[in-house]
Amino acid sequence: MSDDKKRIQELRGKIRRHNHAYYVEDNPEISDYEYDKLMQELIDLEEKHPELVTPDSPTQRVGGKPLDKFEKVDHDTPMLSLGNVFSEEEIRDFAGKIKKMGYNPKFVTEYKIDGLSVSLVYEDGYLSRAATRGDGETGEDITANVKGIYTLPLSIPYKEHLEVRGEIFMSKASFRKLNEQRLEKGEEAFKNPRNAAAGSVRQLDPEVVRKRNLDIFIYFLMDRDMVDTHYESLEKVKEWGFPVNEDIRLCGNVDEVIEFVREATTKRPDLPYEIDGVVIKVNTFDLYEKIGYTAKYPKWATAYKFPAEEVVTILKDIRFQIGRTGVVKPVAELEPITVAGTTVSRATLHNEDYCKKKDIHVGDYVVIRKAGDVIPEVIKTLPEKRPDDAQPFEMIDECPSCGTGLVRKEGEADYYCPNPDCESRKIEGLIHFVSRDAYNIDGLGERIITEFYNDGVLKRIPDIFRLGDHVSKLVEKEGFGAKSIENLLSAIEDSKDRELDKLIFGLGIRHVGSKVAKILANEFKTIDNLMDADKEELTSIDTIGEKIADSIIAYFNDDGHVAMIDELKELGLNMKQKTHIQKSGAFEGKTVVITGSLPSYTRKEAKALVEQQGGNVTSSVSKNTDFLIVGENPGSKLDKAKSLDIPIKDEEAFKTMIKEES
Ligand code: 1X8
Repeated sequence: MSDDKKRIQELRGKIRRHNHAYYVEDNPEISDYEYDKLMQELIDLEEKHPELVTPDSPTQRVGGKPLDKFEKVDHDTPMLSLGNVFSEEEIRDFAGKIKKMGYNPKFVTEYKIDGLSVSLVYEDGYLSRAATRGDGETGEDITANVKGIYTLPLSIPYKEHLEVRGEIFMSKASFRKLNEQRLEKGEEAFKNPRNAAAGSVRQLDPEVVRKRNLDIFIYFLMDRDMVDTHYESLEKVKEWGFPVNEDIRLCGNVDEVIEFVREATTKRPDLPYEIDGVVIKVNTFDLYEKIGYTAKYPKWATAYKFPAEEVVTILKDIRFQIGRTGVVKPVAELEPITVAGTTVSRATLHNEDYCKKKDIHVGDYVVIRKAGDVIPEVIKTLPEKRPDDAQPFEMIDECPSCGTGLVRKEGEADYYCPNPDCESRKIEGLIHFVSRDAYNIDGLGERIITEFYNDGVLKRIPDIFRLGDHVSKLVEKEGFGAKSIENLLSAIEDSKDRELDKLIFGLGIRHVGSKVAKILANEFKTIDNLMDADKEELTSIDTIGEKIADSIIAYFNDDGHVAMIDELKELGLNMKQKTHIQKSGAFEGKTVVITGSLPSYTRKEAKALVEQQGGNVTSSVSKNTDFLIVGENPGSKLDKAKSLDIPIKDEEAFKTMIKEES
């Protein structure tokens, strides 16, 4: 072996040891100066012998070139999120359901780290790809950034294809240090460690990321042939050199799970990183398929979330926000206050009935609740602290954007602006079109769309695909460099290839959420077929009832909409469903009872939606009922369900389950 080769290997060994001492043990053995000297010597030798560079050389962590954008990557297995439970009782329910299926497994309990999930693929023992979760199916390639996480091994002794998943996070200490530096430089502080970690991972310059000092814990081994249980899989990945959290426990029964949760609650403030709950997983891999999945979650794992934080602040004003369908929602403007790690200055007030029932006054002291990413909510007012000049909530009767009289349909809680030309509705419609579950165009956020709309370059959906004609106007905009325009235009160009269901959902047809859009795309295959469909054809599809069918027909009876579709065709958007989408079942194996009338669905439609997703609708509540779906004016079924402790879902919750938005 040449001297250089020997020296290279020696240097790599030394640098790896020093990396470990510095980043893992927090106990540096040499000065930065000495470390930099070793590193520079290695860089020089590798430059002299490029054939000797290996993917796991410490040099591969540094000096990554800034990217233009992140490439999209499809996950081999979807990255599911976890269902949530919020109390010890719900933990018992979770375990109880598994027991009811005839299993009595051990559980592994782990902290739920407040960071962002990542999928890591190793080929031939080397890290080959790191990807964000994205929408669960498709994430973004962040390999260059992840190489700057020093606790993550770039190579492992296992040489087959391997995927592990884990959470990237920033320690409380690194977060404090980063914010101090940012404030010194006059930059805005990050709100919490999770935002800091997520913001860092999304940096295009790997060198910036490296200096942010991110960390990672691995919590899933995806290739499950070599061991039988999750607990063993964690031991295995630890053996291979992956960082695994120390506080994991194999629990023999649900009481031990709850004991772990209580201990976690006590230890939480003293941990060096933020956690927002405890993840509970069935230990035996064999049971994963047997216990199964809902559309969104595994049923063999769940996340216990620590209780949402509640704080008191002043409700300064009430604004009315208009959605794309014209729905008008009252929103509380609050005296800003920190809750659950972020500053909150607005909270939802839902609708008129909610405000009246809670006796909301402008000027009131109100209790705010927020958990994680959930939209903050006003829970109640404190009338004993009400100032004399507080003004009771009053619903408006005209649209604050266009002045059209608002309407409230019988049996519905919301008011609508019926004017399809209302500017606020149009802007919301554009925001919806580019949103993640629709056309998913990066770089077109709410702020940009509103600005473009007001500038007149983006008034209707087809204008998105003509933004290239306005480059000279766009460059004049603040914070919009040539590079970001180029990225935006290329993201728009790429999006033209999206499947038909994304287009159908993006159009924002009332009662056509992403699930219904998928069903329609599967069924009709082209937009022309859908546009030609009559009511009979539409209602012959299981899930599609009168309300949805009427809404689709009304949408395509509008000449403006037809002209818009023609324009989109001309602009080169894909109008076909190329792949058949598997239907997935949020209600797989569930017995469901529906009571009362649902504002957005007829009984037949609701029943079909449940059945379409693997559920069974029965007429009476018993201890075998899994959910009660409750509409307006429910009958005695509600009382019975309450007495039997059966989970109750209102229309909102039902829509979330079927991922349906009207
Ligand atoms: C998310 C998380 C999981 C774990 C810890 N922290 C998280 N944020 C864990 O399993 N220990 S699992 C998970 C997911 O599946 N979405």
